[in-house]
Amino acid sequence: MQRRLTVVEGMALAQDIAQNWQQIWNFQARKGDVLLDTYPKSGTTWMQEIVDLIMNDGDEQICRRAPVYERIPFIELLHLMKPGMEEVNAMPSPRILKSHLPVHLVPPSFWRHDCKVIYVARNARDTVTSYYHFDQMLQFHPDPNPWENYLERFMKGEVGWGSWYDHVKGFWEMKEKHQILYIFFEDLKKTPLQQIQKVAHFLGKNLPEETLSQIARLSTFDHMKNNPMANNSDFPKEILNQSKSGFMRKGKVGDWKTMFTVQQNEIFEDDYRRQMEDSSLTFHNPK
Ligand code: PPS
Repeated sequence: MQRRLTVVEGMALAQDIAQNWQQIWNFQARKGDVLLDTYPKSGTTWMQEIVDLIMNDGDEQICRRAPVYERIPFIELLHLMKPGMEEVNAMPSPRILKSHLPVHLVPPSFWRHDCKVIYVARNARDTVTSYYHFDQMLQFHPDPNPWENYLERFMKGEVGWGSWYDHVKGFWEMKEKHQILYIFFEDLKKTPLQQIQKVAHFLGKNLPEETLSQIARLSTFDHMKNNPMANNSDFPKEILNQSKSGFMRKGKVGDWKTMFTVQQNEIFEDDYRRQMEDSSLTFHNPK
């Protein structure tokens, strides 16, 4: 792996992913596929587990059939790991697929087939905090140290998968035109049952109250952290080096306070207002 970013269609992307860009862009979605899209570190894995549990009526054993990254493949990484393109093509419909691509770079076949999209957004400060820790482990992204430089790069969109600001705003606008369910990480934390119900409804699953509660219980941070099929602990080491810390870090709202200085927070806030002023999207930013 090369710890380098390059620019693809105006977006910063790992060199190891960018080299396969044509195959990603030409990904053939099928009618009925569901795309789970997020900016990195926004609760993707959490939603992967929830969606798989919903699709399998809350059956814990079925959802332990394989690691979460195999049950819901990541379309940008199909050339780097298993499941690869061949396995994904052989998966029965409806497939649930994961991506971090911004709305304008989602492979056109998803829109052509009017696929449902579940989008999860997390407040910017916790996202960059989580991303900083993650990029120490991710072998195809540059070393994120020092933190102050990383924070600046994040504000400029010079981290993997580009600008958080454009990403969250892009899907927010697109939901007026396509079947996109927009969920907030902070809401999932606060009212998990309600959010799980929304996702189930969006997927056309009418589940009894006790199944929804069971799904909420099976997808808590602690439960997933202790579930080897949900905690990404077996993720290929050449891509994710978890020797010093694990994928399931803290799962909290407001952890940014452990990283931002008062001055960094002020600069971030000014820049945030400027970058978000053209959108009606608001976050309940934990202060
Ligand atoms: S990735 O690599 O982009 O797919 O990462 P992603 O899954 O989007 O985000 C990882 C962060 O989500 C936290 N997480 C959870 N929080 C609460 N509850 C549950 N069940 C849960 N599962 C994952 C994970 O710990 C990462 O956040 P941080 O703040 O780093 O702990």
